Amino acid sequence: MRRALITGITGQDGRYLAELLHSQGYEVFGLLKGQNNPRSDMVQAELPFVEFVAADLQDLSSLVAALEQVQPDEVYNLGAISFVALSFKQAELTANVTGLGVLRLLEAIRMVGGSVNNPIRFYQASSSEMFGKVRESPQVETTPFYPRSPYGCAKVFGHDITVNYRDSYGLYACSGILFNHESPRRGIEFVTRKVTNAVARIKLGLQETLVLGDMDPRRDWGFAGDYVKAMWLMLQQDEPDDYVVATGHTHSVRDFVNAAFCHVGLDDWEGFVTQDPRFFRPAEVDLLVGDATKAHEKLGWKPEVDFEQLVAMMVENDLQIEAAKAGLKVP
Ligand code: NDP
Ligand code: GDR
Repeated sequence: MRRALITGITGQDGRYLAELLHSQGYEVFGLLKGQNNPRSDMVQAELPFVEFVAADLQDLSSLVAALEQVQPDEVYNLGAISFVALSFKQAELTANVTGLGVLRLLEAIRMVGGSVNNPIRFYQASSSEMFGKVRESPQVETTPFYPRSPYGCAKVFGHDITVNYRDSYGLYACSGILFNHESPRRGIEFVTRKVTNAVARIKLGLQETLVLGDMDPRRDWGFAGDYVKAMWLMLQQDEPDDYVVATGHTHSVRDFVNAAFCHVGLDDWEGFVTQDPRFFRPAEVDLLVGDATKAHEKLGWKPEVDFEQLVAMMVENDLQIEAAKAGLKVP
C-alpha cells in the first residue's frame, strides 16, 4: 500500500486530495499543526481514514520526525498561509511558513530519504500569484514571475527552491503552478465563497448587503476537485517537472458576483453590493489566465467543471447550509 503525507490537510485542497488518494488505495497521513487544532474534528468526521501526524512547517525537527514516522512514498506540500490579503499584514509569518516551510520540508526529505536515490516524491503547491503583474497572457510555465504580495514572493521562493533541490540533489520534486480553484470547501475569506455565501443569505432574507473590494481583477477560476487530480498525476510520471494547471478562461470578480446572483434569480443585484477600501490590497494582481497545454499533453489532465457549474455548485451548497442553520426551506 502506497503512503502519502499531506501538509495542509485541514484546508480545501488537502481534503479533496485525501479523498482522491484514498480512492486510489493510498494510506493517507495528514500533518496537523497546533495543540488543539480547531479543524481536526471536522476533518476526522469528513475523512475518517486520515491519520494525523503532529508537526508544523515552522519546525524542522517536527517535519523530520513526521517523515520518519510515516515513511511516505509521496509528500504533498499544501500547507501555507494562503490568504493574499493576510500576507500583507503578516508578511514575516507568510515568508516563514509559505516560503521557508518548503525549504524545511525539502531538507527533512533529504535527511530522512537520503542524499542519493531518495525514494520520496515531492509536490509543491505553487501559485499563479507568482506571475503577479503579468506582461504575457496567457501565462505558461516559462512566463517570468513578478509577485505582487508577500504571499506571491514567498511562493516564488518555494517554487525556486523546489526546482533547485531537483537540480542539485536529483529529488523527484514537482511544482504545480495552480490558478485559482474553488469549491464548497473554500474558506469564507476568499472572494468566491464570500460571494456565494452572501448571495445565499440575501436570497434567504438573512443578510442585506455584500461588501467587497476591487471588482475589476480577473481570475482563471476552476474546481478544486479537478485540480487535485493534476497534483497526483504530476507525481506518477517518469520524470519530475513543473506544470501550469488552469482552465484557460478568465472572469472578473464582477462576473462572478453577477453569475452568483443570477443563479438565484436576483438579476438586478447592484443594490445589494457595496465596496469598502478595507478590502482593497496595497498591490493588486489584475489579470490571470493560464495555458495548461503542457498538463493536457503530458499528464492527460483537463478540467471537467466549468465556470457556470462552479458558481452553481457553490451557491447551491451555501443555500443548503444557511437554510439549515436558520431552519428555513431552500426556495
Ligand atoms: P487553505 O488556506 O484552505 O489551507 C491551508 C492549509 O495550510 C491549512 O490546512 C492550514 O492548517 C495549513 N497551514 C497553515 N500554517 C501551517 C503551518 N505553520 N504548518 C503546517 N500547516 C500549516 O489553502 P488551499 O487548500 O486553498 O490551498 C492549498 C495550497 O495550494 C496552499 O499552499 C495555497 O497557497 C496553494 N494554492 C492554492 C490555490 C487555490 O486557488 N486554492 C491556487 C494556487 C496555490 P490550519 O487549518 O491548521 O491552519
Ligand atoms: P486570490 O484570491 O488573492 O486570487 O488568491 P481571493 O479570492 O482572496 O481574491 C481574488 C480577487 O478578488 C478581489 N476581491 C476580494 N477578495 C477577497 N478575498 N475579499 C473581498 O472582499 C474582495 N473583493 C475583491 C481580490 O482583491 C482579488 O483580486 C487565491 C488564494 O487561494 C491563493 O492562495 C492562491 O495562490 C491564488 O488564489 C491563486
